Amino acid sequence: AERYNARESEPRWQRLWDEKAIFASKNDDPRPKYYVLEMFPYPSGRIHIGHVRNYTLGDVLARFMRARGYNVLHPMGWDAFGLPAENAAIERKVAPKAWTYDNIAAMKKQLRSIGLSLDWSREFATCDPSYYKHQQKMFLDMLRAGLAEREKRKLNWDPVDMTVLANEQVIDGRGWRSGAVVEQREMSQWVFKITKYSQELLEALDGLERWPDKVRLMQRNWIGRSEGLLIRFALDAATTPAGESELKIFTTRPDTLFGAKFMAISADHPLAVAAAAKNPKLAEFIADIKKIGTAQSIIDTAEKQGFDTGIKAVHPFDPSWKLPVYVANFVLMEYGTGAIFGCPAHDQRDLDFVNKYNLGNVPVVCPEGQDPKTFVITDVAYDGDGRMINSRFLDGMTIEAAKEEVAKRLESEVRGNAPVGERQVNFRLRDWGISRQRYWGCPIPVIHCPKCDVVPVPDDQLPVTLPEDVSFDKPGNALDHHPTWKHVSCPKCGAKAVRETDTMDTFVDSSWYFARFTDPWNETAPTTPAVANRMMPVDQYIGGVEHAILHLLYSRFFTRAMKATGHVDMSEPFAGMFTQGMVVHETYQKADGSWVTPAEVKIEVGGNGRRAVLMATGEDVAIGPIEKMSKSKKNTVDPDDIIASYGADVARWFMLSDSPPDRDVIWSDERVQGASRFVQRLWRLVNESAEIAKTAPAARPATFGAEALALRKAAHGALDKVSSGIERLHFNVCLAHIREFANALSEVLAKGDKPAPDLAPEVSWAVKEAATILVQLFSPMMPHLAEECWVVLGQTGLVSEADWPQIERDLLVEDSVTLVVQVNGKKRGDVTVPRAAQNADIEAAVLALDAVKAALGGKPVRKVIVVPMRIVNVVG
Ligand code: ANZ
Ligand code: ZN
Repeated sequence: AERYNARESEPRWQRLWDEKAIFASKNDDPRPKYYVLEMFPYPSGRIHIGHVRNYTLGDVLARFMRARGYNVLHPMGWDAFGLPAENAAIERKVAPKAWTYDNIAAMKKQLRSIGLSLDWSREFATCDPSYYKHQQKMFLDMLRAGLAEREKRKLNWDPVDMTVLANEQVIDGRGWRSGAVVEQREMSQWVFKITKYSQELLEALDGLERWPDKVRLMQRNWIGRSEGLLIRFALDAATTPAGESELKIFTTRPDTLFGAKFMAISADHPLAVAAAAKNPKLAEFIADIKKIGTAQSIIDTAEKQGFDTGIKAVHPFDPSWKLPVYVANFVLMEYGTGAIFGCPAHDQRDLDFVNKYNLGNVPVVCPEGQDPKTFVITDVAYDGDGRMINSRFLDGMTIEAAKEEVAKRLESEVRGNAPVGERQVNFRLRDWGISRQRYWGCPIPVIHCPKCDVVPVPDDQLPVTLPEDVSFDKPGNALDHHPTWKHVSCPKCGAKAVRETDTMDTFVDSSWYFARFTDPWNETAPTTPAVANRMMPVDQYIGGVEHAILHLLYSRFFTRAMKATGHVDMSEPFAGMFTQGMVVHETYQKADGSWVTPAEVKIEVGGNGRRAVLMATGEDVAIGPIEKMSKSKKNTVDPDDIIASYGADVARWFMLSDSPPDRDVIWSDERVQGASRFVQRLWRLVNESAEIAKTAPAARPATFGAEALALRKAAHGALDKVSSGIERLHFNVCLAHIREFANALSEVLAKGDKPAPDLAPEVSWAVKEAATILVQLFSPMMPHLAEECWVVLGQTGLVSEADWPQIERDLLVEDSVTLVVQVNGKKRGDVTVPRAAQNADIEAAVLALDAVKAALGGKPVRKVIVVPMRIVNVVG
């Protein structure tokens, strides 16, 4: 046969699949459903190789489940709102909408060239008004259900870009883009009440058995449940500003109370504000530390700083024990009560702090096996287990017992009508702020009326669409600058009013798209509940680990909110979750430090290893470390180039073969060429098999000889292993089995005389069966090649529509067994015999073993005991 020509074949099959719409799933399909979803892409303009991997993984599963008789839902859409469209508008003067839809068109073409079994009939972009209309409706539903609220929050405000910045966008107190000093502004914004579900979102993680443990752990940590104690410390009146008399703190370590050395409060704490009013130095300090921003990462790494307010707090167990109250930069107002007591011996931050301000430390927990008298803490806090020391009535207790004792005592102690201590569960999770001062997002459908305050846009006036005649000449929110868009009359009283000009965080858009895919045609509601309830949850969701926290948590919350407002009736959107690894590549750097792309270099392999040469000039370039593909280091490969030179099947096969899907895969041209050679090999193998198949009897032979049986066993063995491997997404293992099986088939063919095969009829029949199974086995991975091979084998219809082959289980039974061989009860080796072997044959085989002869040392055999299928013991 001629060489397989992917360039000619692939588009042809893609067109045919399309014309026949074979991947469109129908909502009234009576078969069991299977919903495969890969995280939908942001339409940046081009797909990158990571997308190819992501979608190939999902595609293998989707094609496999389809062949297994499921009604597979495998849709695709576009996560289309977001800042890059506005940046393009500013930099290139193209409208965000045009930019976005152009990108979608380009990327869709690229996605098609990969040969994915997608149901394009369900495609939408989140920037389509027909999508965000329903999102606005759900916002209003959530508002009515108390799940959306307006809240005043301190936010990072960039005065040059005129926008709120996320904590991560504040670098050294300056805006990441503008470089302007960021201000803390109290602003009203919309929040989703995700914290109403903190406990539930945490507990339900236990039931998500088909999620990676690491993702569940990340979610647990993000939700951050901690059990602790609220303690009201009395303040020493003589040192305290008028109007203040106590300081409430939250601690998870009440057991360490006798190791307390200081109190610390947040710069935003009311007590700090009151103290600063009378102390200009303190006010200056507070202004200073606020500049570094409030991101956790900044706070964790910034040097601990404090300012002694002069205020003293009274220890709850000893009225004569006074603790200094500091304003400190590592205490956050948003967590607990914004105040702590510091126990330096057992908390690293506290220890760093006291070491800086010379406040000393007293250890109160002593590790098992340590002498309390000699146990001292200098630079490293001890946060492990142990027994209480230096702690009066707590001495000798375990940490747990001491926590309980402190809680009990303080709960029952009353000061001014309230208990001094109160047990509390705290969550790190905050409500989800969704307001963004951005044009290219889903408008928040409310109107601000001077008389009626916040008025929801009536349902029948949805969607609130984005105006298209916007200008980006001024910094800030183009919606806000638009001359007419925001000016409306109040739906309630008719007075002059203004629209909300904030748009929703784009994470909202991606928090329910999976539900919309179940019925994207519904014009009147976000979902058709009967359909959504049947098609959801997503059986297998696949995406990058970078979305393991926020996107998945928001989606889990939003699904609950949709349940509460009647749009679906399940709580968990994703029954199975898989996080794929990245595609990584070597980096190449010229002597002047500039990076060059892999396409520009040639790798030479010689005696001294690998060398990279810049093709244009012949100069040497340094081979750098293997890293995530990135534009800055130029170590990217373009999927278009790969598909143009090797075909999509090769790219798919390579992505699947080289490492387990959850690990990084190193892109390597050499290995891609290997995959390309394998494609040609399969093509030849199937063509040769087809020649033999022509001579095969039509009816299944009654008996098979050893050779045919061996081939049939290899075929059904591979079928079994690949089937269960795909179910578990162990694709690289599946590919290894396919290769092995292809080898077995080649060996049989090599025995026939070419060109006229002279194989026995039952062998020809087995070859035909084997080749058919082989093609089906690789069809989920290399669907184009498989379709072409299907034709060659004379099969009718498309392999993409064929049922998965039936496994003949009796061919899987091993026909030999391995028994342990003992001499006088001691293991000396093993022996493999036919499963049907008689005891006499087994005895003979065992006594012939060199190891047995040696162990007997010439002594006569007294008895041989055979434990069927397990052990043979020779007694000498
Ligand atoms: C005393 C103590 C002693 C603490 C000790 C820890 C170790 P998680 O587990 O994250 O809930 N803390 C409380 N509120 C804080 C705030 N607003 N900003 C910064 N830190 C705060 O952490 C709870 C612990 O973090 C609390 O327990 C408190 O310090 C600190 F050996 O209290 B601990
Ligand atoms: Zn009004």
